[in-house]
Amino acid sequence: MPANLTQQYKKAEQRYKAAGTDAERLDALEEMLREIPKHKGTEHLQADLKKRRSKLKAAIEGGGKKSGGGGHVDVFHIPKSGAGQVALVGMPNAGKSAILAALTHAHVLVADYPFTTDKPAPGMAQYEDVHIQLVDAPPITADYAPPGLVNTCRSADMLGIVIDLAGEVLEQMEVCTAYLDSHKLILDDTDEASQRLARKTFVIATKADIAPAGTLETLKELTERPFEYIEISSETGQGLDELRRRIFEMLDVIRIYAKKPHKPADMIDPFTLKRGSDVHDMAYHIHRELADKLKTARAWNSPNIHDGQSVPREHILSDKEIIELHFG
Ligand SMILES: Nc1nc2c(ncn2[C@@H]2O[C@H](COP(=O)(O)OP(=O)(O)OP(=O)(O)O)[C@@H](O)[C@H]2O)c(=O)[nH]1
Ligand SMILES: [Mg+2]
Repeated sequence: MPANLTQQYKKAEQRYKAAGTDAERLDALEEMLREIPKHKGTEHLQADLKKRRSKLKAAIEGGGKKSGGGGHVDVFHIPKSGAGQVALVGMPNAGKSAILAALTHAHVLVADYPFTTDKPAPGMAQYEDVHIQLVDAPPITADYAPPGLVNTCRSADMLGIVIDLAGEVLEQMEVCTAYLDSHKLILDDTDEASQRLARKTFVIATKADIAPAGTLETLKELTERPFEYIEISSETGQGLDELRRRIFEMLDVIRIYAKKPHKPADMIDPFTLKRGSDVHDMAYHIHRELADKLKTARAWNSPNIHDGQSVPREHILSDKEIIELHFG
């Protein structure tokens, strides 16, 4: 039975996906539960939403408790949201929180003393119509890293090494790569059978506005790893558009706009799927049980295909395609 989800439900779901905090997520979930059509076809979805609601409630209540040993809530675990998650790694004062403040609406503290940030905090950055989650993190030094940080890094899709170009760049690079290597956190695409799990690591070279000329070139020359470097200033905004764009490209996801028969496509809130996904993966992403019932699909805005042509389940999707799913 089709779920027949309403526009209000979809709006709430959109809010849920774009949420940066558990409280926002819970609020959106409550609305989804209120708006979801109550019939047999949505029973599983309702149960799933309720399960997510109780988890979120537990996380929020647990997180609000004072003592550090507050039980089962791991503040270093940041639930994923949006098209991908990028965790920032760097030494004290490198400018990690300033990047969150410049690219997202997250309320993070930026200050000119070290160890300002004591636990990871997420925020949503936007590239065109795609939401990407950035995670601010406490700093690491040659002698110390918060034990939980390795979990934050391990679950992220990408890691951004933040280097303050106005500071000791080589020392920062050495400390960051030593930390990441010691926990086997640097992966390239060939490290794992599944590319979905491979984490790309790149460098965000920040404070370009006050960096001595030539610093980035020296850093590149003396660093053997083939990292990509993106030079920015959170202060002036230099390089921030490029940073957003490259993060989106490196995440290697595609956007798909879903369309219902005889209705215009939803061009506001695309699904994001790993590049290489096919129509069946899309159906699975929307709802696991729908995937088995998928019969055919039609595609628009596809390379080499007439608009509205029917495509098989195995049709490999490309960025910005519009897809109409037909279920049996
Ligand atoms: N001029 C300039 N200053 C910056 C830039 N980014 C950050 N800063 C300053 O650098 C200092 C540290 O910035 P934060 O973003 O708090 O650094 P952090 O890496 O989060 O520091 P910790 O939380 O201690 O790890 C602040 O005084 C910022 O205003 C930049 O692009 N240009
Ligand atoms: Mg900080």
